[in-house]
Amino acid sequence: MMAACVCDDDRSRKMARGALVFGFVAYSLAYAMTAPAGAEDDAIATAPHRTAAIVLDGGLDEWNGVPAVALDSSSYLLSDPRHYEGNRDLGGAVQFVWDTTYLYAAGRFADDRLQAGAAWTSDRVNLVFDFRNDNHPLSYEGRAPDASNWQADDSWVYAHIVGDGPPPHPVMRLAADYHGPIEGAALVSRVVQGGWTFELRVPWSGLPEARPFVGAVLGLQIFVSDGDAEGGLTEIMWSDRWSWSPDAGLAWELWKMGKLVLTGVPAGG
Ligand SMILES: [Ca+2]
Ligand SMILES: [Ca+2]
Ligand SMILES: [Ca+2]
Repeated sequence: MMAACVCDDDRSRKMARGALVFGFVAYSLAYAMTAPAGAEDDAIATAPHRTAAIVLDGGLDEWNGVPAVALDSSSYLLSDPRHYEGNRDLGGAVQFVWDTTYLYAAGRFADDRLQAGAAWTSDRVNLVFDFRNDNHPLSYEGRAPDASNWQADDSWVYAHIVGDGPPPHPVMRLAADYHGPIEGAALVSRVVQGGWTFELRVPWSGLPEARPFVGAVLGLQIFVSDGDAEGGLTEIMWSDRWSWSPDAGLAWELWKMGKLVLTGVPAGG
């Protein structure tokens, strides 16, 4: 009996040691997977939960205290840097909140020349989503897949700051099987001293495979296009560095994204 008891104790100690080792390995792996390997891996934006209404008017009072993602002269200049003259040319920040019906975004940017209209050379905000957060280079045949080869959960959502016609302006979505306005989505902007603001909302129902819940992690890339009527478009990109060349334009490297985390933290009531 004694021997059996010693055996049991040994087995217990071994199991305890095994659990400790397993715990340490699991912790190490988890840390290795989440530890920053470089600034580009740190691109995580948060969207607090909002219960009070957002008034879509370009006024940003509701956005006080909401975390902001900076896009300015310290960010990656996606396109021809010869046309960029620093933060007064284009520099600012974008914020996000969400509720069960809408994803909202807002921004305030310095911009020395507002280029209105819905042309590709007009001022524009761009949000590229990987809603399942599952993109990987192996998912695609080409290095930069054209939209027809995108996954069903990948969407480019964009809107011109001052589009054609009166506000609210449409918010567009380009995906593998769709390019057009998002029903129920809208952007309203304001021209302010030295720049502009915008607020936009997009109903989750207009975003295929998007699932809003506390803790959801979406792949997200942000870039802002600055039309200045100076012969070129300057674009500032948030996370990672998608290739760009004057001839080929933008390479849609959809696996190089930051993350947008939907949190349960209340934002402004
Ligand atoms: Ca507002
Ligand atoms: Ca501009
Ligand atoms: Ca995807």
